[in-house]
Amino acid sequence: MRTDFHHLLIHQEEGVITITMNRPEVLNAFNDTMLAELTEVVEVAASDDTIRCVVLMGAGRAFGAGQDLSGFPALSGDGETVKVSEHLTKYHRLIKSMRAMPKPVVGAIRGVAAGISCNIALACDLRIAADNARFIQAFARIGLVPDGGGAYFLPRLVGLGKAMELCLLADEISGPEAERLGLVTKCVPVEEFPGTVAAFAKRLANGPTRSYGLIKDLLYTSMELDLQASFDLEGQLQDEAFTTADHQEGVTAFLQKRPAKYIGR
Ligand code: LHQ
Repeated sequence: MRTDFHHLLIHQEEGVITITMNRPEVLNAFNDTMLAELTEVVEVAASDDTIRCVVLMGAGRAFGAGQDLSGFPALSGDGETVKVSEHLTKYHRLIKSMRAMPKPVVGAIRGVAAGISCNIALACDLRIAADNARFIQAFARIGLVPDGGGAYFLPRLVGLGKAMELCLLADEISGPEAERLGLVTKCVPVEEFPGTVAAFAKRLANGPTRSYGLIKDLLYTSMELDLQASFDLEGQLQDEAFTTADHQEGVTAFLQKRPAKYIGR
């Protein structure tokens, strides 16, 4: 994994890769370079067996402020014709790679997560928030529709009624409110945030990684399946899980009344 990125900081330790979006002067708003770099790291991490958990966060006081509006020609009025849908396919690639990643992806949200940055946080498998987090479906504030999968993820996480409210009103949701809504796993005081995120990621990195990857596949795919098709998939994936060393270890550890030591295979 290379680490010489323009707008990302990369830290790898004990099975956890922490990716920090690093444009703090614009609250980590996305430009093309940061988006391409993030996609590259996510795709490399997917096939690197030494990485067993991915953490995505922002440098400075924010998670991210969405698309960099100053650098987007369609909005800066310079006359250049830009097909926004074509630009969005670059985000779609990133988000599909996050979902397909065969290991947990944790969004660590401190400060604002607005626009497409908010929806990239929602695309993570799990989220930890600091109590100063501000989730904003900012699109309607500037006359747009939610992109980056917001219309897909948000109703699935909080229900259609709340999702509609968040998108139409585009009001801020605080960290504690996000926890109440089930939008994040946990919200903690900002002073405790780094330690909580590190402990959470370490726990996941020490888990049965193959099983986690299969669980992601089963749950995400089952959202689109009927019951029989989900039964069929669970059988297929359980056949796979059943042959893993971590399943053997889990059962052996249970019978020996000791904590399991998973190797991720
Ligand atoms: C920014 C940004 C930003 C540039 C703060 N860009 N500089 C859209 C269009 C096309 C294609 C693809 O998809 C999308 C998807 C989207 O993401 S649309 C939504 C884009 N994001 C927004 O509309 C949010 C814009 N930002 C804000 O509303 C506020 O900055 C928030 C509520 C995020 C934070 O407010 P504050 O905490 O009061 O911070 P601030 O406004 O003072 O921002 C700090 C600096 O960051 C400031 O620069 P300055 O030079 O004055 O210090 C902002 O201009 C800059 N910044 N967001 N998206």
